[in-house]
Amino acid sequence: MSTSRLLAELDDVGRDRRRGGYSRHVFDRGERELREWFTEQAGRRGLQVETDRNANLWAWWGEPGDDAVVTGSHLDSVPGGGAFDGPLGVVSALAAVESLRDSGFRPRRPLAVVAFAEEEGGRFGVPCLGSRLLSGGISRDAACALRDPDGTTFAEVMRAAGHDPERAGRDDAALRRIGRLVELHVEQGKGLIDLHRPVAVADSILAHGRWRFRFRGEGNHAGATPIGDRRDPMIPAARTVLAARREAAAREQARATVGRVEATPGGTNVIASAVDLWLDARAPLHPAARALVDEIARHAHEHAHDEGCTVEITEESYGDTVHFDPGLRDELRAQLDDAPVLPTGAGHDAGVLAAHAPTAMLFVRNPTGVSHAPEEHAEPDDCAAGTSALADVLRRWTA
Ligand code: HGY
Ligand code: MN
Ligand code: MN
Ligand code: MN
Repeated sequence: MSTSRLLAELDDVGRDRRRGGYSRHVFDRGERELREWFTEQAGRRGLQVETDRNANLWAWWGEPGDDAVVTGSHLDSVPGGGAFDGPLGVVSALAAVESLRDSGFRPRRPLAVVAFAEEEGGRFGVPCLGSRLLSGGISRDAACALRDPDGTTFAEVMRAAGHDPERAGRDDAALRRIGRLVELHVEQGKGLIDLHRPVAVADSILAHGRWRFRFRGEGNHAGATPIGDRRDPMIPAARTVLAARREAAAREQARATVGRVEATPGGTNVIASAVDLWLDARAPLHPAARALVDEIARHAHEHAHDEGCTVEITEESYGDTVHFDPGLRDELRAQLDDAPVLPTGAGHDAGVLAAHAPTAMLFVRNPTGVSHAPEEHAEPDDCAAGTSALADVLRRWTA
């Protein structure tokens, strides 16, 4: 089956349409549907599915074993996201296995297709939660205490989804199984459009993190309270959003985004008592990312003070700059007809696992250049080119 047709089959599975676009979160509403879909599709291709202690899905070609070749991505999405970010990597891996099987190829090394859990951090706020737990990047206790916007803890949700949260955390047996890993992903940018190529090899990932800024002031009446008598936390919050944009714009390749703001209690005729905003900040190198966030935090404290408010800043996640394995990168580039090498501003499970095994990424052209929105796209021919490139890599790595 073609990659784009298999992607179309996945389209409605586990999809929460309330926010438009693709809102799929593992452990949430569609989790069981996604798990069943993946298990069925993997079974049709002769793969045996296991769920590891951190709810990541592993589909094995042959016996599971150490030093395996691993490929895949994630099935969850951001709220209102696109159809390709994550699913294209899982579907392409299944399609690549199908084409290798149909050609009579049999791997001489264990090969696994993986779907990592909660890569977007769309529910619990920590990106790559499944691969971070697996690799020890976040402890079981820290993860189990994470709460979703409704206040439900990760531990409660794991239990409700049939997993034992007490077993979550670093999984050395699973880490030993990752000999090398390649993740295929829709490009989240315009690099391949400008290069007129369907497939690229990844070079590096920006250092990036997420911080919650909680501004506190004095809740009061919107009509009865004169402007001069207010301690309105929305004011320093708004000024901090502007400072974030200004500070990022002043720094080479830096990024600062506030896409989520929550006012408490959230009444139209009520001056908020507190305002939470979440900052997503990124930069090519770790010191620059830290300096960017420190400067934004300095402005936040200044603006809070000016309005007689306070601000409490909590780091929710952070990942240092990732450089993919240069050997694999150059090997893939040579294998794929001198494919271009591109950096990426987006984080990936392959980036988290790069600290534990040689990892690489392939990007497939996205003619819109847009991601984390319904406009995200990849043409069927480019999806086919990505799958064929991936199959070629898997064949060479397991021959
Ligand atoms: O946010 C990211 O960089 C990725 O899409 N999880
Ligand atoms: Mn994403
Ligand atoms: Mn992704
Ligand atoms: Mn400044």
